[in-house]
Amino acid sequence: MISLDEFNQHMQEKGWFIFHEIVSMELVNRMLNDLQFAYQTCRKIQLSNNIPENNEGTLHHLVELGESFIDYLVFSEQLNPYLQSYFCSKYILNSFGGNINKKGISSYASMIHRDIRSYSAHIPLLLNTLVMLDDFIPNNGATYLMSGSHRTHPALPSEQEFSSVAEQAIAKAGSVLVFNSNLWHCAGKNTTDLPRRSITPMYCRPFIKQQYDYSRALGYDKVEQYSDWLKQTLGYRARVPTSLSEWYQPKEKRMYQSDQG
Ligand SMILES: O=C(O)CCC(=O)C(=O)O
Ligand SMILES: [Fe+2]
Repeated sequence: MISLDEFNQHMQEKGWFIFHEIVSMELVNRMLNDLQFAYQTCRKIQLSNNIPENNEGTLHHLVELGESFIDYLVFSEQLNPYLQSYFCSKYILNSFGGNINKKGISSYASMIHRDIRSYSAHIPLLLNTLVMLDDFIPNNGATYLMSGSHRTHPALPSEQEFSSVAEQAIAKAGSVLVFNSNLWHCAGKNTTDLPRRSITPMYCRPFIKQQYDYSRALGYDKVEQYSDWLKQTLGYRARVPTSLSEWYQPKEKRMYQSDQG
């Protein structure tokens, strides 16, 4: 694995880095299988709630939609030194989506965007990761990233500006792309007949609101089986009380723990 110094240098200069082929194909294949069922669940609700457009191929909050996705989070502890170094602190899962990028369809992910709504300049609040479940090749819609734009472009660049600088994340299935959430990016156009699938766990400082209340959604029944790492990552130590009884607790039982920053 790359040294922390080198990783930090990449993140500083380009704003992104690829860990090549670190996830086993056994886990990749289990995630691909779960992704298919997860998409049916997400798509059904997108349609019944009348938001068919812009969402085709997209999935959200996968931790509830397949064991393999939890297994990925467990695996991803390997990346902890890098993520901790990026945030200079502890962090939690902010969202956990996915994208099935296919020929002929496009979603919000295919438009030039960034996933942090408020530009945070040099303050690391949010970090994108993207796990490649298929090989990412130039013509199957591999992600484009505008290198350096986390430093240089607080506002949306023009298409021309974007495409003159953007680089594609080309790597094999099982690779993990990590990027500063201030970076402008988009999914590429898939012109092949095969899908280009990915999952996108994003992380934030624990004082930032998660996009989904993972700890409450998963509940407390299984929490004893979770490792320290999983409890931290899902946000079990950075919750918001909903009653005075939850608020008035001894230090070790507080909903928001003192080491969360
Ligand atoms: O699928 C991709 O290449 C990019 C996905 C993305 O940017 C997103 O989901 O926000
Ligand atoms: Fe994105």
